[in-house]
Parts: sequence; structure tokens; C-alpha cells
Amino acid sequence: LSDITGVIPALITPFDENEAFDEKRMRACVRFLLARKVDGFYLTGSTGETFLMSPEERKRVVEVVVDEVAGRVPVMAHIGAIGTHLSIDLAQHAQKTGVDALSSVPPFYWSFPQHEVLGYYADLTASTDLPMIVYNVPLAGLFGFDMIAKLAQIKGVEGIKYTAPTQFEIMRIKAEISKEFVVYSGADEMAMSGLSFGADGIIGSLYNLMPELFIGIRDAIATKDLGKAQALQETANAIIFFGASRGLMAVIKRGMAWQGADAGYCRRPFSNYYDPEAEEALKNEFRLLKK
Ligand code: NAY
Repeated sequence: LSDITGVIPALITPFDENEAFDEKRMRACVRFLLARKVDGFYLTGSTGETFLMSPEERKRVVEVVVDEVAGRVPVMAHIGAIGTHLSIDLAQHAQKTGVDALSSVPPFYWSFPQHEVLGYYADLTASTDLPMIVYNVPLAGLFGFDMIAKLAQIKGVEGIKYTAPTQFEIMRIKAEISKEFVVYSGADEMAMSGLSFGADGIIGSLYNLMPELFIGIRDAIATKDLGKAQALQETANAIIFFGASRGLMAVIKRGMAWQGADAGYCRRPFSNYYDPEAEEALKNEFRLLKK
């Protein structure tokens, strides 16, 4: 896992006007992001609208992206579901398809006790040979530091996607668990702080829309140019906060379309800019923001 680093979009899944998975748009988005030099892909996560898709659709997305990437950059697949059975099925399919790593949210909704969550990850890692990235995200219930330490003991768990506001723990994971335990910072608004606290990479939804800004942050942190990193983060955050109040997923997809990669639409209940006038108004507001 340690060789998968850098700026990794949590890839969007394009749907067409009728909410069907749009394979052609998916392939075009992958090519667009490869041309913009992203370091890898994280598929069928929250940004990929995974919980709005059937298992068959999730598998299809993985097949299409792996085929289009054709080994040029590493691919990780999020295979999490509430039930162990389904997650194992998705994990084994992802391995067969040729992904490089797996990731999963903990089982959610019933607030499972620690030993059941640990059992979930142990069952998953036993089911394939791929490294597992556990996912610390408020949406699925955050792990405490002690739980992260326990998860890191499971054979096959080699990293964490850390999407929590308590970012000081990134430093603590490296210091107290292991320098080798790979950390991906998951809050795009804090990409700079995640990387400067020792994260090996950043995985997030905005890297679909504006990868260059974050590639710039990656490089500025590597060369210890904090002023530059901060300026880039400020620009990125203005766009993130703009999008957050206007339906972030739809803004990312339309924003990609304006740059030549039509990322299609979202599945309901996410909102969309289907109406060309509404989209034009959004575009105009965005132009004002950039001034
Ligand atoms: C995934 O699984 O799709 C992600 O990596 C999602 C990461 C995003 N966090 C959440 C909670 O959705 O990219 C972030 C997030 O959209 C961004 O920081 C803006 O808040």
C-alpha cells in the first residue's frame, strides 16, 4: 500500500438523465483525470454514490474503471456494505477484476459494538489477498484512537482513510501505531494540514473537479513551501464552500462538464441541475466567485 500515495479522486459515478449508470461518461471522466495527472483512483465510495447502487452496478463500475485505467495508476475499490456477506462478495469480485487495494466503511446503521466491527474487517481481509484501508468517517461512525490501534493489528489492514476533524490523530497514528501504517487524509478542506501532519496521500471528492490545485498542494508540502500550499488551499476552499451550499455532488459533476468531462448527473435523492437555465445561473455565480 505504501506505494499508493498522492492525490486520489474519490471517483464520481456518472448517471444519465434517467439515473442509469453511464459507462461512456465514466470512461471519459477517467481519461480526463488521467490526463490531469492524478495519482490513483478510489472507486464506489461515498462520492461514487455507492449506497444508491445495486451490488451488480457497483461491480460494473469497478470493471469499467479498471479496464479504462489499464494499469496506468493504482485503483482502490470501496466494497463496504452493512452485511459482511455482501462486502466479501464485492471484495472478491474487485480482486478478480484487478484492483490494487480495498477499502470499507465499518458496518453502520445498527451501531455495532467494537468486537463486531473488528470481526467485520477480519472477515473481509481473510477473504482476499489485497490490502485493506479502513475508513474513519463521521457518516458511518468515527473510530476512537484505541479502535484504530486495534484495527491496525488485523492482518491485511494496512491503512486508514482518515476523514475526521480530529486531524492531529494522523500524526499520532504515525508516531504510536506505525510509520508504515498508511494514512489517506479525507477532508479536502484540510488537505494541506493532512499532508503536513504526515498523511501519505489524500482521497476526496473535489479532486475530481480541481485536481491541479491539490497536486500543487501535494508538491508545495513536499518542498515545504507552506505559503504556496496555503494559497492553493484557500482557493480550493472557496470553491468547496461555494459547492457545499449548492448541492456538492451536482456541482462537482456539472463543473467537470464545463471543463470537458461530462460527469452526468446524480441519483436521487441527490439534487441535480437538469434545467439548462439553472445550470447557467450556477455557472454565472461561479464566475463571480472566481473574480
Ligand atoms: C469517498 O468515499 O467518496 C470519499 O473519499 C469522500 C470524502 C469526502 N467526505 C465526505 C464525508 O463525503 O471529499 C470529502 C468531502 O466531500 C470534502 O472534504 C468536502 O467536504
